[in-house]
Amino acid sequence: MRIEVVTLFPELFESPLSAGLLGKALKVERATVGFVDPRAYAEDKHRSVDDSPYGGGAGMVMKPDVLALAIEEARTRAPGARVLLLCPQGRVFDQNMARRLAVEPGLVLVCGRYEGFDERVRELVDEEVSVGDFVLTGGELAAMSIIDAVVRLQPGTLGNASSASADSFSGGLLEHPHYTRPPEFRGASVPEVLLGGDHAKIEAWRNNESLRRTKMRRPDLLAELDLDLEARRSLLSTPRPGAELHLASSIEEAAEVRALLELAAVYELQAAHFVVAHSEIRAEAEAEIERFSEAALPRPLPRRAKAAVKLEHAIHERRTDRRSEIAQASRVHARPEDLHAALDGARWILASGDSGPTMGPRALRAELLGASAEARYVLAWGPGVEPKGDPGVRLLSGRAEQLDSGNTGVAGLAVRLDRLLGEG
Ligand code: JF5
Repeated sequence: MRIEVVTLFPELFESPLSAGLLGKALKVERATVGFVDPRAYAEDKHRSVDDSPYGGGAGMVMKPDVLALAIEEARTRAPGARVLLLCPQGRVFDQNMARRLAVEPGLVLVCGRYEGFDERVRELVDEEVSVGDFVLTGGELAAMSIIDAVVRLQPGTLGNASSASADSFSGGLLEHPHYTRPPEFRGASVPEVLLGGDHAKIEAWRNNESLRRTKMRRPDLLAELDLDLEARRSLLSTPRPGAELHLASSIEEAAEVRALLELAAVYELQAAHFVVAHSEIRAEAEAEIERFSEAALPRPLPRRAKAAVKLEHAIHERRTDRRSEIAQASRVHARPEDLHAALDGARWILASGDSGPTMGPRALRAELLGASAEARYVLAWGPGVEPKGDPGVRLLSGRAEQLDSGNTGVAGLAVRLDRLLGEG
C-alpha cells in the first residue's frame, strides 16, 4: 500500500514511523509513506499557505489553491488512492474503517493546521475522517493513528497471524483480560481456570469475560451486535453496568406491583419499593412480590432444534433467577418515611413531578453508567414517594406533552425507564 501525507510538518512523522512493529513493517515495505508539503506549491513571495478568514474573526484559514496542488501531486504519486481529510467533523474512525482502508491500493491523508481549511477543500477529497471528539492543533497526530491502524493490518505485519483477529473489536467486543507471571501480584491472583490446561474451558472463560467487559464498559458496542443464544445467555448473568438502580413507587392497588416488578426485571433494576396508599392492600402487595419470585414465567415451547431449545431453557432459568433476586430485594412500605429510611444514602431521580432541577435522560444515563457500582440511585414514581428537602433530588426531564397526564400508571413509567435505560 502506498500512503502519501499532505502536511506542513513531515518531520513530526519521523520517530512514530520508525519505531516498533510499525517501523519494521515500513522498513520491509508492507507499506510506503511519502510526504507532500503544501508550502512547495505556494506561489507568492512569502510562500503563504494560510490567509485571514472572509467575514473577519480570529485565526487563519488554509488556502484552497495550494492544498489543491498538493493533493493533486499526492494523487499522482499514489494512483487510485483514497483521499482522506482529517478533521473533527468527519466520520469517526474505528476498526471497521481501518479494515476497509487496509485493502485500498493507496491512501492520501490531508492534514489541516490553523483554524481549519477553506470550505472548498472538502470537494477535493473522497472522505472526511475524525479520530475522536476532540480538537488537535493539526491533523498530523490523527493521520499517524490511521497509518498505524491500517499498516498493522497489512498481511505479514503482525508476527502472530492470529493476533489481529483476536484483538479488541475484531468480533465487535472488547478483549478478555490477559495475565502472565507471577501467579500472585500484590495480593491479586491469576484466575484459576487459566492455570489449568483445559483449553475449551479457557476459551469459554475468555468469551464470557469479553462479553462482560463490553457490557460493563461499552454497552454501545453490544447494541450493534447480532449475538448468538450462548452469548445472550451469558449476558443475562452479567449485571447492568454502572450504579444500582431501585424503583420506588406509590401504589393504589396491589395489582400494580406485578407490572412494576416486571418493568424492574426488564430494565435490570436491583429492587422495587412500594408505598401503599391504604393499609388494607399491604398484605396483598406483599403476596404479589412473593408470587413474582415463584418462577411465574411460562417455559418456552420445544418448537425448534434440540440445541436451541436447551439454550432457551437455560435463558429462561436465568431470567427466573433474576426475577427472584429482584423479588427478594423488593419491599412494601406503609409510609414514605419507612421507604426513605430503607433507602438512606441513595441519590433520587424523580420520574414524575414538577419540582426540582431537571436533567435529561441521556445525561442521567451517562451519570448512572459512570457512577461506581456501589452507588445507589432511586427512580421515584408517583405522588408522595420523593424525600422532602433532599437537595440532591433531580427531576427526569422530557418533552412536556410526553410527560403529562396521558402517560399515567405503569405505561408512563415504562416510557421514562426506556428513555433512561433503553437502547433506542
Ligand atoms: C484539525 C481543523 C483539522 O483536530 C483534528 C481531529 C480531531 N479528530 N480527528 C481529527 O484534526 C486537526 C483541526 C482543526 C481541521
